[in-house]
Amino acid sequence: MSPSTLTNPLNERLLRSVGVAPDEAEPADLMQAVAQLARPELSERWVETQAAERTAKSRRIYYLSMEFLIGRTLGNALDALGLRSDAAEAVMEHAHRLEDVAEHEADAALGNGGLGRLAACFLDSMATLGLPSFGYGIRYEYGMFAQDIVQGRQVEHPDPWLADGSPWEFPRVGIGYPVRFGGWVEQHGPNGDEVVWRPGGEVLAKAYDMVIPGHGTRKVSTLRLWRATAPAHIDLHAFNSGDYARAAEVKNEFENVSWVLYPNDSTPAGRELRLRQEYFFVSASIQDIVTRHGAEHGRLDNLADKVAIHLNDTHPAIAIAELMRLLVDAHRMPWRSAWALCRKVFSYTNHTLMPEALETWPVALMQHVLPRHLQIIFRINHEFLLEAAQHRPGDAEFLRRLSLIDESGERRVRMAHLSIVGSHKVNGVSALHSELLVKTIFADFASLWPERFVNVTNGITPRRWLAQANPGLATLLDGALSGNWRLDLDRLRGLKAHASDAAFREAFAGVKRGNKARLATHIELHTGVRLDPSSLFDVQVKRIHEYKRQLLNVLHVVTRYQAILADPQGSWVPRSVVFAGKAASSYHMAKQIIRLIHDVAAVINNDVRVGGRLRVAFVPNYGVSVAELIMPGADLSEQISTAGTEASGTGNMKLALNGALTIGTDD
Ligand code: 26W
Repeated sequence: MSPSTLTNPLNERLLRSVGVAPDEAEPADLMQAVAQLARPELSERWVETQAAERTAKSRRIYYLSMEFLIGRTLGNALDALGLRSDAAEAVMEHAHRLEDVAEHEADAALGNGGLGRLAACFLDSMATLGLPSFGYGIRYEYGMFAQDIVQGRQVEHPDPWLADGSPWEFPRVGIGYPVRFGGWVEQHGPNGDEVVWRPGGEVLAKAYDMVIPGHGTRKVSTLRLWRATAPAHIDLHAFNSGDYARAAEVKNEFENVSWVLYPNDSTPAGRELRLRQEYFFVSASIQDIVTRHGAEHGRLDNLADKVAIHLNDTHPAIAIAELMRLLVDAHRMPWRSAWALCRKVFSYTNHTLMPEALETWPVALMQHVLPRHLQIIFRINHEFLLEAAQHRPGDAEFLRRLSLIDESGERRVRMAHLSIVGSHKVNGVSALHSELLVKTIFADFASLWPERFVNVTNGITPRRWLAQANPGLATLLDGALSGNWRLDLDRLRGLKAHASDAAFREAFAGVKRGNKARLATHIELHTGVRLDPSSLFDVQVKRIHEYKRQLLNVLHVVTRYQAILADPQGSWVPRSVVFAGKAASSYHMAKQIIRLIHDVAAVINNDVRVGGRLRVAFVPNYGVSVAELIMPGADLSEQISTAGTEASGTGNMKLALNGALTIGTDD
């Protein structure tokens, strides 16, 4: 076999970057070396893209999210660079398969579930479309916890994804911003309207960029993640006086802001650290955006023409107050001008109707952590309520419901209200969800500003979720379709012409069978449960929530089990029921449901009377990479959430795209 074009470059990377002799390279070394082949290419494209956008003074979209579920980058980077097959050949010369080598990359799991993965899919899409775009988030030292199952119960472990460094991040040593907290606010000047914030503490936000390759283009986007570091003046006095604990305590106090992703994905924690995390990355991002704009334009009054900032849920909503603070306090812009700009700059996606997931913060806590921002929020609210009062004179209830401050009981700041008032566009994530938004929780706002509420149905990237996850099907589609479905998914319509083609169907079934065998191997390796690839793979994979109704599914499994025992000779289609998903660490009922699934599986899988008619498996540690393995191997996609509760779902799209049939509720 002729050596691959990458044979020598790979060996050179092993020798000169990874530091191992080529003929002693282990899979982990090969992963690093292949990454070091892709990185320079991406870096060059990144520099090219940024230079072109700077020269063009492009309008940019900034996507602010507390969560980015990126997963692994190696396969995506190779695909974008068109290097996959050459890399596979070069790795094969070391007697390893590229997909095995790729498994040595830790998932970048900086998110809980759908909201975080959607952010990653959007970045892929914006890069591929060539939209000048930045993602802004937090470089959590520890991402989504790793799930272990011990005696049928979830056990959480920290996720040390950075332990061996990431080959995909570019530290931006020159880019850092002070982020201040606490303290108090002073009124100065003749009529006391010159405001000075006296902060009580400060951390330094340092930028680390992850490259987001575009597909079918040389464009590369940026995911800029912020890391909290202690300002230079760490408490050396304590250290020098031998009080190392105190010195370490000071350092930890500053740096724990970017340590751990918040594990709950259903209700805001309401804890101070979460608020500090939100403000930390928002302040660094807004400062970065305003600095970039100033450098390119030398003025701020055209900010809205060149900057669009999107809020992924309300977690970054404090950005509205932070932009106002920067414009009014730091750049001395008149309030009205700043507010006019602000509204044009921001847009906001709502991801859930559930009241308990709508973020609110105690006024007292906001006063303690962000006194100046609270003042700004009060002023925004005052002016907003004056405007709203014109709309329905005398209707005090209307104003009470609209207010940014919930006055009932403990006073709390309603972050969704701040997001709506501070944005020019608010979207839901499916037609049904967007309709329910304006009919229920945002009805009052929709009566004020009907044109502000729109729908933008969620999407997924076919690059990761089909081309990379399901190479067999990708090849089949390449042969059957004209055009490039990777960049224009509507090309899938061309499959209609093959629907009655026996050969095509046989090929399709063959790909599915291969994917199921691959999945069954993974399941047996990780759970000991052996599934028959020719049985029907009935799959429900998603975070464990009562509204997603894994409980209903497992009770249905029990029903089927009993029916089989009652009629063993019946014409049963052998079925393997596959579950996967993490429970939020504090969500007791979700953890009980995981335990019940394992108990039901133990009974059924060990009951000889069932024969091969029914099996149950729970795949541990569901995340992006495990999902890439499950989606292609599914026959049936269970989407049975209580109607009106699943805002959109995106796993449903990944399963359908890989040829699974969907069974589900009106959601
Ligand atoms: C801890 C604070 C918090 C609160 C809510 C974190 C995350 C959330 C999100 C609402 C959880 C989430 O991921 N929602 C899912 O978002 C997906 C992308 O829009 C939708 O497809 C899912 O239907 C929605 O449940």
